[in-house]
Amino acid sequence: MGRVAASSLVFLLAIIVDKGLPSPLAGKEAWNYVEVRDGAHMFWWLYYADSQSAGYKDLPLVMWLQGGPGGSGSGFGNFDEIGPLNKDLEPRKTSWVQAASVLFVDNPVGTGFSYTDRPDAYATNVATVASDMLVLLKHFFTERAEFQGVPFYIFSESYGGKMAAAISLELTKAIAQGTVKCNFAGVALGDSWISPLDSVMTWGPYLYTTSLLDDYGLAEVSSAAEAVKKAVEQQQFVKATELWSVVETVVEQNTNGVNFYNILTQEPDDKLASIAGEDFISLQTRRHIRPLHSQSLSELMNGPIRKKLGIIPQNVTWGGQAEEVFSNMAGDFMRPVVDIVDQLLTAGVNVTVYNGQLDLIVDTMGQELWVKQLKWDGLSGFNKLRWTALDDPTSPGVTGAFYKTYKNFSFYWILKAGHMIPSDQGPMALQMLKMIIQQD
Ligand SMILES: *[C@@H]1O[C@H](CO)[C@@H](O)[C@H](O)[C@H]1NC(C)=O
Ligand SMILES: *[C@@H]1O[C@H](CO)[C@@H](O)[C@H](O)[C@H]1NC(C)=O
Ligand SMILES: CC(=O)N[C@H]1CO[C@H](CO)[C@@H](O)[C@@H]1O
Repeated sequence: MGRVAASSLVFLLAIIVDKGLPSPLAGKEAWNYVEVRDGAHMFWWLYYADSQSAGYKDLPLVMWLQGGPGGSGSGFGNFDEIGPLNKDLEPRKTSWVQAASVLFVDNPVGTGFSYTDRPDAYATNVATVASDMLVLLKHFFTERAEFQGVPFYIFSESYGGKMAAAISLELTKAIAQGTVKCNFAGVALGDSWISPLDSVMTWGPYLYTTSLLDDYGLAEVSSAAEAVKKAVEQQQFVKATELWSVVETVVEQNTNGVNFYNILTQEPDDKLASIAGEDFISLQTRRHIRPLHSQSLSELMNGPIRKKLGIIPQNVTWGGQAEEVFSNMAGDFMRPVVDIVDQLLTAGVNVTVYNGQLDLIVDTMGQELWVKQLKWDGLSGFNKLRWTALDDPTSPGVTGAFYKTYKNFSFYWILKAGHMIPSDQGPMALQMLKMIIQQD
């Protein structure tokens, strides 16, 4: 075969191979694994910023961390929330890639396309989660030195916020010691599990004021929550996680199955149905990991996406180790990290908290409570300020959010959004992103 014919064959093949996945194109994204500990392989996926007004080196880099623990940023965050394509592989109008390069990392190890070779290689606490991520970030910024000077932000959702806080503190130390070279500019904690007890203790009052509990229900939810409080006070954290699961059952029974991620919706019946003999770990992964692993997303990730990526080991399934990730972290789940947020503020890190009005699992009332516990010396100044209303970018004149900034701390109250803010209020979330990373 002549040269010309061969190259046009290659061209033709490229078109055929590309057909299922129209974009993104080569040079606009990258991905790889880093072995962060022996037998612990962490997957990352980077999309370079795609803006008409600036090159990617002139725009910030945002790392996105999903919750669970066990939920996948490369899957859920990417295709359901902020990535360039949605689950139907159509362009997303509110993609964060138009304002920043976006780095999805499947963590803790075992999440998404990340995997462990051995059952003892899972993380069991946020300290390990943070040290694993530091190995990954060190690799990333060494291999891709062009990002060392680019402002780097960590954004997160749910349990991802707890991890983000711990990672931010370790990263700050590593930068000071010169072991990681990057321009860390701030952390944003979205609907984050910073103070689990404050969340659980406010479920009753929040549901009561939104007509989702009657007096009997309020009493039952409050009494179940008190049991969690007792376990946390006695530092019995596995027991606290177990009792947290009980409160959720009491909430479900009294609310006719309110959706923990958005109180204006209901859980599907099949999700509520209890399975005889089911232990609390499998119940909780069913409640909190499965929503991040819908059938359509699993089919996409384990089908065309794994084929496109080309580096996923044959025996690794996207989401295949999610339950183990969660169960290994069960002793950590109910531990608060409010003190870590304090340390970040003391270290001069910019911290943003943002929360969806309709989120139950991490309701805004609970966030307000732990913020008021901060020892940060700016707190009284923050408390004295009034909030500012922000228009919904798609409906001028209609309020989409409120926010307040004082020194290194900001709080965004996002209206008409539940736990997954970018899914519920994409344009508002994008505007908030731009304000936080100063690309407005
Ligand atoms: C995949 O197979 C390799 C080689 O047999 C094994 O060492 C590893 O534990 C397996 N990994 C997973 C996630 O099953
Ligand atoms: C924190 O945010 C302020 C603006 O609110 C900015 O001037 C400052 O540079 C940021 N700090 C860091 C470390 O990026
Ligand atoms: C903008 C601002 O107030 N930044 C502050 C962040 O925190 C450090 C450490 O407390 C202060 O020195 C900065 O002035």
